[in-house]
Amino acid sequence: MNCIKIFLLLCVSSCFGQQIVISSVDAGGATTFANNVRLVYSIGENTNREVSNGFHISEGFISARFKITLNPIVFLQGSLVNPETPGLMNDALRFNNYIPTTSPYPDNATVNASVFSVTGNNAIVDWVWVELRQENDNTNIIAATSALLQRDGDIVALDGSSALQLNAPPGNHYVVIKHRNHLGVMSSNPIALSRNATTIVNFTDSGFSTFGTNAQIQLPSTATALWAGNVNGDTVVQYSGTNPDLPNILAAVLNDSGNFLNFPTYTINGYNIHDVNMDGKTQYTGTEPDSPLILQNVLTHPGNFLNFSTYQIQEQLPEN
Ligand SMILES: [Ca+2]
Ligand SMILES: [Ca+2]
Ligand SMILES: [Ca+2]
Repeated sequence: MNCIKIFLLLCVSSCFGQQIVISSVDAGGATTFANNVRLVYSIGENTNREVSNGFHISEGFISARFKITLNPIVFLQGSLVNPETPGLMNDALRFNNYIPTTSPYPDNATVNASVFSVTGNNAIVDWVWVELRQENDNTNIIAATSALLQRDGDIVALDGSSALQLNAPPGNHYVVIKHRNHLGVMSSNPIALSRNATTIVNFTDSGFSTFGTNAQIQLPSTATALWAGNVNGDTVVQYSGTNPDLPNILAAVLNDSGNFLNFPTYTINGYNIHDVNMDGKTQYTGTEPDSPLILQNVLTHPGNFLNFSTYQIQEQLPEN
């Protein structure tokens, strides 16, 4: 008899396709926050072993997401050359519609072009890269993201105005800021970060302690800024010597497809890593050249006691 029953069952299954026995399927799915932990569970899971203890927890697809909120503040030295408004970075790249809507950094984050229509103090200067590093191992990156830099130094989320959030557990983390043609910088100490409070991490304050020695340039205004001039993708700003940045600017200018007559005074317009002073123009020599700022930085660096033009300004990050 059992064999007949199984045979009939197979017939029914094959005739009518797959059958699903429905027993207590939760059609919901929700998210909840408690103690800075975000719990997410999906819809459609079987709920017959759910428990509830502050969180709603089921045996379905659950992910716990941690977030922290922070407001880093940083200046780029290049954007402060000949400022249109004292104390604010220039936003020539934004003004000329040169900033790409896709980030130049590894996550290839994208923004709506409308974020570049904001003017004034909160106008966008450029993309930056923000990392959080582990409290007991400052070479270990636990979270990183592209973010946007405003003229007043605020680093904000991809909508151009909201506080920056990173996927990391609340706690003490080192904060690192990097920029495509400036030297990166890190807090000298882990900083307490949480989800609900927006922690200000002000790298422009000369009293703020950074990792290493002379990690930033001290400006006449007493504010501090990231060193400009690292156009060749390494971790050093150098005018002349073993791995200088200057020849890359010359090569970019000479090799530009629009420079038919190979003038060293040719200007490349647009978003370009060789544009040291961030004015939207890349020029080696001529009326608005980018190379003098590199020489100036090298010669005036506090560590260059003998004023060598071959001095190397090393990025002060612990992986060096
Ligand atoms: Ca702002
Ligand atoms: Ca370099
Ligand atoms: Ca320039």
